[in-house]
Amino acid sequence: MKKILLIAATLLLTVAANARVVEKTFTVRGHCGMCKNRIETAAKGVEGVQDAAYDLQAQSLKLTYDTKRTSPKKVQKSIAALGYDAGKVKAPQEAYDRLEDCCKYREIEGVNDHAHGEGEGHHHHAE
Ligand SMILES: [Cu+2]
Repeated sequence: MKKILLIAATLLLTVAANARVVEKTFTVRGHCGMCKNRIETAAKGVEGVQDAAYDLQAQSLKLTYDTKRTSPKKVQKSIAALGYDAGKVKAPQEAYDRLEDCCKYREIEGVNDHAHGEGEGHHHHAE
């Protein structure tokens, strides 16, 4: 019994000693306030992340996380799953396609290729 307690105590101490909270900033391609919210929420939803602050102008996310519990790569993956390129992780096309129109950062040049014929007032009639 004593031995078990000792082992348990040692484990706890080891965990505490190894917990390391650091900051890391990486690029995330967001577009508006809604993007900022979604990016921060996704980052904070990852276990081990203590804080996430997105700077829209700088296109960068400052992450505060526990190095023992998560990694920037993991966080980047969960942000990319929403459709936003994060760090070196590219968002999958289908996730990107689900973004609101105002959030689409990839189609700055030549958007009008897909003719969906929906006509929701996006047409530019040159007069
Ligand atoms: Cu947006």
